[in-house]
Amino acid sequence: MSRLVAVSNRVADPSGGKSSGGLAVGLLAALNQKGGLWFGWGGKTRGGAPSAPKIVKKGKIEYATIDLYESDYDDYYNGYSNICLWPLCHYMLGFFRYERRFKDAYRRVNALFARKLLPLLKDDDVIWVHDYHLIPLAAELRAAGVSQPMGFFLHVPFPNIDVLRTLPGYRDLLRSLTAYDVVGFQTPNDARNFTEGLARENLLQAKLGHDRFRSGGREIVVSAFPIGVDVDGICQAAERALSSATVSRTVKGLADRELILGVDRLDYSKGLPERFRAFEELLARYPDTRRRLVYMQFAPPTRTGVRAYQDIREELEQSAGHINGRFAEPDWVPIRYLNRGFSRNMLMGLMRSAQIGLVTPLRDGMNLVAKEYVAAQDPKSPGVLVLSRLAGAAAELDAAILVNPYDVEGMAEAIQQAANMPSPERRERYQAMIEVLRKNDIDVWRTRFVETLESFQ
Ligand code: ADQ
Repeated sequence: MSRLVAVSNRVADPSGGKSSGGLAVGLLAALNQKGGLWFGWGGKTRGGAPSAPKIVKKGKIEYATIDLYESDYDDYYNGYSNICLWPLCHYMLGFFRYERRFKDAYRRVNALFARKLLPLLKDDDVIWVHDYHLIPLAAELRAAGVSQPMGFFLHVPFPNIDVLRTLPGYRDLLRSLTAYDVVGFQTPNDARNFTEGLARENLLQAKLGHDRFRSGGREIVVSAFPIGVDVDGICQAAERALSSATVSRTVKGLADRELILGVDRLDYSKGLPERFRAFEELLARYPDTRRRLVYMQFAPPTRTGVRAYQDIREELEQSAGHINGRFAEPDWVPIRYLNRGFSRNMLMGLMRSAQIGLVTPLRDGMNLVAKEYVAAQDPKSPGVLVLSRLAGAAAELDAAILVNPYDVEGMAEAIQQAANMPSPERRERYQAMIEVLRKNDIDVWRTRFVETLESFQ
């Protein structure tokens, strides 16, 4: 049996600390099942040359982490990854900024990853690289003679070629993806954007089958592998968490008011200012919702080294203060805004307690919170998911109330509809969604990807 080697910018904390990133949550669940090596940056930088990887084994997973050069970190991580690629992939060009030194650092870090990973590889490994930080890694490893199967999975959307062309050097980036044997995306739409991009740049020689192509003289698979969640694990954790002290105190504190829940990393792509405005619009337009609903939003800060993330934090604090100032009563505060990470179990318990799950990103590769919210529900009395059409999850969860996250009034109407939905309709929508989640859970995601990769062995 082959060994799975997963590579990502960061690895999850082996000591089991809180993790509020979708990649870490998904990959940890996948590796917990199959086991393997997880290689990535350990979160430390140093002035001098980075040393050999630090290896820690926990359960079935071996974690190998490296340090980065202090001088590269900012340009590679904050710069190229989060000021160039992130906004580009999310079609949010207002946040895009390019500098040549960003690209140089990105290349250097990818070369360093390849150099440090190389001595750890075995002949029967299959290598699964994750996300936009590491696109050129396969090309670096191939140049060093690695012939093992290599796959790439993009957790974020893949933009249309006309948007990708905004990035200087986009063609090299596109071509470097063809050094992988398997290139996986969240949705068929992303996969199509990629193959159309290759075709329009004359980088596609032939279509060999429905997801097989010839590019760069090699045969590659390009397909959608929508990431899923551990449905039963979440449902059980959510039910258990209801009796925990924090969740039961929180529910009691609601005093029979209905809970609307939002759980997101603090990121401008998640549509939080628009969501806050929609809630304000709801309270203004439908006075009967006042006192009846409480909106709780979790948003732990991320990427605090990037200016746009500092700005959005300030904007949300002001907005929450403004809405509470406008509508609060001595015994009712409409928005509870919490700016830090919490344990997954507690979040799952709150998801189960929430009558409405509000997931309205302006653009999202998938969005695991939407899937977690559905998985956490009580089948007898499930809550309602209000979901952005621009999240990858909407391709599967079309039984949610789908909204355009830029349409603040439309979102207010959707929340009103959710708050008044009769229970047979809630159950019907839940049934349709939970079936999709079960059919394509986290195990299916990992198995399908790894088996496709193993077919190249
Ligand atoms: P993210 O952009 O991080 O992921 P998402 O898919 O929603 O977005 O995952 C966030 C994860 O962090 C969820 O599991 C959530 O429960 C957890 N989380 C959020 N806030 C938290 C908090 N306050 N405390 C603790 N945990 C918290 C990227 C892509 C997504 C894609 C995933 C997986 O941007 O589109 O779905 O990868 O592929």
